[in-house]
Order: sequence, then structure tokens, then C-alpha cells
Amino acid sequence: METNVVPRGEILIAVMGVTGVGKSYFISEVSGRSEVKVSDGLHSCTSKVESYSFEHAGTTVTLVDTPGFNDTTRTDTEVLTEICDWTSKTYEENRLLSGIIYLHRITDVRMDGSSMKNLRMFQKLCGIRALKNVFLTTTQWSNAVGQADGEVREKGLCEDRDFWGMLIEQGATLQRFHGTRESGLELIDQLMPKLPAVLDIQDQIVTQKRTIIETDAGQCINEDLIAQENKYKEEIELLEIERQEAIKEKDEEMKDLIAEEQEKSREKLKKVAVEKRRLADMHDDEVRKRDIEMQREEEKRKEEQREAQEMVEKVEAERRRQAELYAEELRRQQEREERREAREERREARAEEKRLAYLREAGMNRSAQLQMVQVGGEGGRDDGNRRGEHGENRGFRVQVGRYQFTIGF
Ligand SMILES: Nc1nc2c(ncn2[C@@H]2O[C@H](COP(=O)(O)OP(=O)(O)OP(=O)(O)O)[C@@H](O)[C@H]2O)c(=O)[nH]1
Ligand SMILES: [Mg+2]
Repeated sequence: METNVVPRGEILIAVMGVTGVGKSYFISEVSGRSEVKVSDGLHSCTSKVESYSFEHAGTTVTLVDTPGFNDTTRTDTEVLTEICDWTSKTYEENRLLSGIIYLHRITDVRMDGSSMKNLRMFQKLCGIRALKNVFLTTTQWSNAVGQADGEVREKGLCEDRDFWGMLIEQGATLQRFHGTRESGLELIDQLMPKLPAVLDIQDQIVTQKRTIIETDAGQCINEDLIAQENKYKEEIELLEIERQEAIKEKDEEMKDLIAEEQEKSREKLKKVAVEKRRLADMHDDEVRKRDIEMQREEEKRKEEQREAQEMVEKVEAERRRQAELYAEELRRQQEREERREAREERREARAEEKRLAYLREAGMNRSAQLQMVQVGGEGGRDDGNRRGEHGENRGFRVQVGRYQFTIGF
């Protein structure tokens, strides 16, 4: 997954590699920040993920110092937890890495066990998709036996698919850091335009909600612990066979020496068991938290569903209410209309009744039904000797039964 959601103006770059490789040195040189703690070269120094920002080319560059996996004071589980916490937090804040500088001492004659383990962990944390943002960077060139030797080692690193070969094939870039600010800034300048990338560990923890042991990096530590456990158990068994032989041969000195070795292996086995227990406890704890969170989310989802349902019902009830109001208004209108018609009919009936009564009265007086209708102009009978406004003759229209007569003046 690729996104460019890093807040504008900030470029985030992580510096990784085995302990003592020079991660803090790089950050201190490039950022110019004096508070960056550089080790004395004997003991692991950086135990926490720390960010250091500085302004460069109009942008805030944040370099992230990380502890290595072969830390002399912290277990791999502790280091991984520390890295997971930081990567998850920044991912949730939409602060994605524009680059990852993975340092390797060119002075190292060969890739030892801890370098290999570190590289393996790095690959698991990073994932293939973020490799185009990775700079595999050789360092401490000034301490190399000779430039030519350094170049041979660098070539070896790049050609061996177990070292950097595969990573370069999949998009990572080979770089050199010459120990100066300018050299470091050259790397930063190349990383700045890159589209920020999501690391596998961020996707697995935040999006997929895996526990640390369920991530690829966590699995790597777990497999490593199982391999160590088997190795120490085997060692103890072999030493036991040798100890029994020493007893048979009554070689007291050898027996004690072997017992001492056995004790050392037992101690190592105990440490591995403690580490495995810690990883398992952490997993149980995370599963518990994840279950609670999922339960909360489920409750929230149900609550939202209930609210949505309530809203639908409210809208439906309102729609029904409006329909009823409309029907009621129609009914009232109809009633009003009916009442108006009834009133009209009654009025007509009364008028008819009056007319009939009048006719009846007139009939009684004249033995005929007479109706006198004034025609022409206003003014009534008093003005009968004048012409109407429209020029028609004026007078009376007399109705006798079915017959009508007009009497003009
Ligand atoms: N001359 C020179 N010395 C370096 C360089 N990089 C690291 N060193 C020395 O190597 C030692 C270890 O460097 P650090 O930067 O503390 O190493 P680190 O990777 O941060 O180690 P941890 O914090 O323990 O993981 C220090 O004494 C540095 O001065 C370099 O490029 N040139
Ligand atoms: Mg450091």
C-alpha cells in the first residue's frame, strides 16, 4: 500500500541496523543535534526509538533513531515491541516513512550471526512493498582496511542473495555514507522526493490487528527462540553423554568441566524459556486487549445500527404522519365542499320555496301565477318613460303560467 499522506513539510526517515553500526552517529552528523547519544563502541546505546528533526531545503526532516536487534541490554522481543509501538503510533497519525536507511559497517569482514538476524528482522518489518524507499548503506569507509577491500566487500554484499542481493533485486538502493554531514544530506536529498510507504509491520499491527507474535517479525523471533531452545537442549544432551563417559573413565576433572559447560547451556536455555514465556504472555495480553476492542467495536457497530434503524423508523413515522395529515386535509376539504353544496342547495330550496310562496300568494290575488320582471335600464318602474342605456324598450315582462308577455312604454 502506498500513500502520500505524510503531513506536508515533514519528511520522515528511519535509520536502522545492528547495534554499534553508527545509526546515532549518522543522525548526529546530519541533523547537527548535539543531544543525540553516540555510543562508546562497546555497549549498546540507543534503547528507545527517538526522533530528531532539523530544517533542510525548506522542509522539516525527521530522522528516527532505532535500537538494533542484537542489543546487549535488551531482548529482541523488547526491541520489536519498542519498534512496533512507534511504527503503529506514526501510522495511526498518518505519518509515513519516506525512507529507511539501513546501515552496515564496511569494516565487517563478514556477515556474522547478529548481522544476519538483524537483516532478517529488517526484511520482515519492512516488507517488499517499502523496499523502493530503502537505502542499503555502507558506512565507516574511513576505517576500512583499504578502499579496494571495501569495494570487494560491498560487491559481495550486493551479489549474495542471502545478504543484500535479493533486496536490491526487489527495489532497494545501494548507497555509501562517508561519515560527513554533506554525505548524509546527499542521501536525504535522494529520499525526500520519494512517495512515503507503509511498512509491513504497520499494516499487520494496525490494519490487520495482529498481535506482535503474529506479525512476520514476531514469527521470526519466535522461530529463532525455538531454534535456540532445540540447540541448547541438544547441547545439554551431548554434554550429558560426555559426562557419563567421564564418570565411567573416572576422569573427575573432565566430568567437572563438562558439568560447568552443561550449567552454562542450562542457563542459556532458561533465558530462552523466559523469553518464550514473555512472548507468550505478551500475546495473551494482546489477544485479551484485541478481544475487548473487538467487543467494543461490535457494540459500537450495533449501537450505530440501532440508531440508524431508529432514524429509519422516525423518517417512516414522519412520512406516515404527513400522509395522514394530507388525507385528513383532503377529507376536510371534501366535507367543506359537501357542506358548501348542501348550503347552496338549501339556499336554492329556500329561494324556490319563497318564489313558490310568492307565486301562490300572487295566484290567490289574481287567480294566476304572475311574475313581473323589469327589463331595460336601471331606475325601476318610476323611470319607465325613458329609454334604457342600451337603447332597448323599457317596460315589464309578465309571465302568466307558461306564457310570457312584455308590456312596453
Ligand atoms: N569514524 C566514524 N566513526 C563512526 C561512524 N559511525 C559510527 N562510528 C562510531 O561507532 C560507534 C558506534 O556508533 P553509534 O552511532 O553509537 O552506533 P549505533 O548504531 O547508534 O549503536 P546503538 O545505539 O547501540 O544501536 C561510535 O563510537 C561512533 O563514533 C562513522 O561513519 N565514522
Ligand atoms: Mg544509537
